[in-house]
Amino acid sequence: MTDSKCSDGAWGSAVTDAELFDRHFEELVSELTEQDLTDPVLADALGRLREVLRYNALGGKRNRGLSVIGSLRELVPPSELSPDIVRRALVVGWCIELLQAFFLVADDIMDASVTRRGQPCWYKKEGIGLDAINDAFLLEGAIYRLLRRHCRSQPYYTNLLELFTETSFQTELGQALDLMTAPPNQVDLNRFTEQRYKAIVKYKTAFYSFYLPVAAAMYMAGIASEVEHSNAKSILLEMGEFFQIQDDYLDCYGDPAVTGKIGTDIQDNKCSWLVVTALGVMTSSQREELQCCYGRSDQDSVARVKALYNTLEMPSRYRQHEEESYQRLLQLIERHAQNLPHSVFLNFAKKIYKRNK
Ligand code: GPP
Ligand code: MG
Ligand code: MG
Ligand code: MG
Repeated sequence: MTDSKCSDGAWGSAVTDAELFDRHFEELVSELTEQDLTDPVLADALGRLREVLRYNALGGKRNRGLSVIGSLRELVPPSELSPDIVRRALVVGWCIELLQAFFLVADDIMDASVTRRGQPCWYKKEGIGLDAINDAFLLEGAIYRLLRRHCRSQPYYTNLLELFTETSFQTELGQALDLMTAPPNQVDLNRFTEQRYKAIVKYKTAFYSFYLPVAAAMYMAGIASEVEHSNAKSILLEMGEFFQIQDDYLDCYGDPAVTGKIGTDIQDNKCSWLVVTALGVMTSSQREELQCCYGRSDQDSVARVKALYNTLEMPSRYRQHEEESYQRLLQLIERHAQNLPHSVFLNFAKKIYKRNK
């Protein structure tokens, strides 16, 4: 069941879910911009939406979007997966990619980022600027148009809607914590506690990146029980925490040619895993040095923070954390997966551990 080759193409060759997923995108763009609202006075706005969708929803790893159909295949026997059900799982997967695009367009403005997925951040493009805020709202709005068009008559529709709105709110609260803990030009290292870190990443990343896709597949498979969802959540939130730790690590140590983005966490005074972990092992004179150079945008200050991270051997501490986290996750899966196939979680884990982008 883990084989992602799944249906026969026109010439009898197997088509992967990733191919099906990618092929479906233009169909959704055309639905949203040509078939949904047809008032001719909206033509320019719908043209803008088309451009926003193509620029911001494509070019990512699409792990979140693909895991809806991936998880559904683990939860439902192949004989029960009709083409209609598969199509709806692809649409819901794209809705998660649109939610991600909505967050990223807005996050890049808030974080003053420069590149995303190997191209300029949308708000950085000539002539876009803060109009990107409205484009982010358009991306969010598109989610609910698609869910309505494709899932309105399904028994899980209300659960799915509540899942998307609840998850969005959780992410926005997480983003609020992230921003409040990183006020520009006010470096206070005492703010960067492990407890605050865990709260930020659980809310800003783990719910939408890990629980949302699997929970959506569970609802689509008719699994709505509180207990099953809470078991899945325990595992997926742990994975999400580790995923954001990787993101923080790659912000400093990743290769922008691979990650597609240039790190800004040091300049932005962020409560990153690197700064929280480094604070736990540094001397008081190193702490003074950090106080002088963290949260500043000049090259020299950034280089001093990175030098301090290297002195404290952050790459090897990270690798150790990665190993421990993976082992803990396997235990959690044993303990909490109960009625759910372990492959739902293991497939996800395989995609994220040891990643470099
Ligand atoms: C990742 O933080 C979290 C998000 C992208 C959620 C944003 C939420 C909003 C409500 C806008 P990050 O800033 O570390 O991500 P990246 O490194 O990709 O910029
Ligand atoms: Mg960011
Ligand atoms: Mg951010
Ligand atoms: Mg980041």
